[in-house]
Parts: sequence; C-alpha cells; structure tokens
Amino acid sequence: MGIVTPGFFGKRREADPHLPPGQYETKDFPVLSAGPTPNIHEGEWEFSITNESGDVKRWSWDEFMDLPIENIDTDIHCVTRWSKFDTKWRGVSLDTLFAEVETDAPFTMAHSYGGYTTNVPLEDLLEGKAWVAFEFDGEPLDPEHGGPARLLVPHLYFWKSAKWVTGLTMHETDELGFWEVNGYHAYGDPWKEQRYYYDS
Ligand SMILES: Nc1nc2c(c(=O)[nH]1)N[C@H]1C(S)=C(S)[C@@H](COP(=O)(O)O)O[C@H]1N2
Ligand SMILES: [Mo]
Repeated sequence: MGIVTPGFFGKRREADPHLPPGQYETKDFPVLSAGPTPNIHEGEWEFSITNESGDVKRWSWDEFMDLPIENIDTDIHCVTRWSKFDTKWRGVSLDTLFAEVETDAPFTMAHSYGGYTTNVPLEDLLEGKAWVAFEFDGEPLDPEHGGPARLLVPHLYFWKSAKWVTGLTMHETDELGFWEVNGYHAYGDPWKEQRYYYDS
C-alpha cells in the first residue's frame, strides 16, 4: 500500500459493507454477452451433468420444473465493476441436482447454448451457493439475461453465472473457460478482487 491518509481511511469506513473493493452500486441491470442471444424454447431446453466417467444425467424443462424451487435474494458483482443489490431469483439449487449425480471430481465446467463456458470448483456450487435460475423479479428470465435458464453463482464475479446454461461437465483438474482463457481469473472472488489471472 502506498500513501495512507486519515481521509482515505475515513472514506473506507463509510463504504457500504455489501460492496466489494473496486465496485460501485447500480440500480440498472446491464446486459453483458460475448455473442448473440440464443433463442432457446423451453421445449428444447435441456440441462445435463456429465460425470468424470462420462455418465450423463439429463433433465427436460418439465422434469426441471418438478424439482424443488427456491427463492434467492442476493447481491451480484460484475468484474466490469457494477454491483447490484438484493436481486430476486427463483431456481433449482445445485445441491438438488448433484443429489442425483455420482462424482468424485473436484472441478466443473459450465456449458451454455452458443458455446460459452466457465469453470467453477464443485464446492462453490454446493451447500446453498449456486442455482440454475429461471425467474428474475417474479418474471420468466429475459433471454438477454440468460433465459430460459442460467447458472447463478453470486459469491463469485458474475461471469461465472453462465447464461443459457445447458450443462456441467466434471473434471479432475481445473480447466479454463471462455473468459478465463482470455485473461480473467480462474476463480474470481470479488471480495479478493480476483479480476485477472495475475491477481492473487
Ligand atoms: N453464455 C454466457 N453467459 C454469460 C456471459 C456470456 O457472454 N455468455 N457473460 C457473463 C458475464 S461477463 C456477465 S457480467 C454476466 C452478465 O449477465 P447479465 O447480462 O444478465 O447482466 O453473464 C455472464 N454469463
Ligand atoms: Mo462480466
């Protein structure tokens, strides 16, 4: 750390404790997509988890809707520095999905319609930390925001929350997804400001 002044610390003390370092609050809901919005109908939507042996567990939209649905109220943090507080979602917990999957692999890769990928350790998807969400603010999830369904991993930077998600594959080692290959951090903890690969 360089120059430290009382004013600097004064400001820090007033900072919103919900706001990770280097972030600002927005009331908007910006759209960030690396490519065009794919047009996926619920009837063709499918979610699957493929384990390290290649066994595939699949859910159709209707099967998915029969799973226990949870309400999620959470802050989200984009690496482009906006954070949005108290966002309200409905979705299925990854705990519910992994209850039907046999795996000992510690890493996952999320795959989306359109080809986007992002890597997340399995433990970051379990114990109430992640969902496949299909409603935002009481409405079906807008296609721009990942509808019909997206991954929601709010304790990591929002690029980990793969829009138009269609599945997870299990991996013995931590592979890199789309943004991670392009210089973003492999893990992406907003509280540690893990934005780029060289951030510790
Ligand atoms: N499939 C897919 N998922 C994605 C992205 C993307 O380009 N494609 N962008 C990521 C990034 S960088 C962010 S910040 C959030 C943005 O979600 P939003 O557009 O709903 O705000 O989605 C993430 N998930
Ligand atoms: Mo992002």
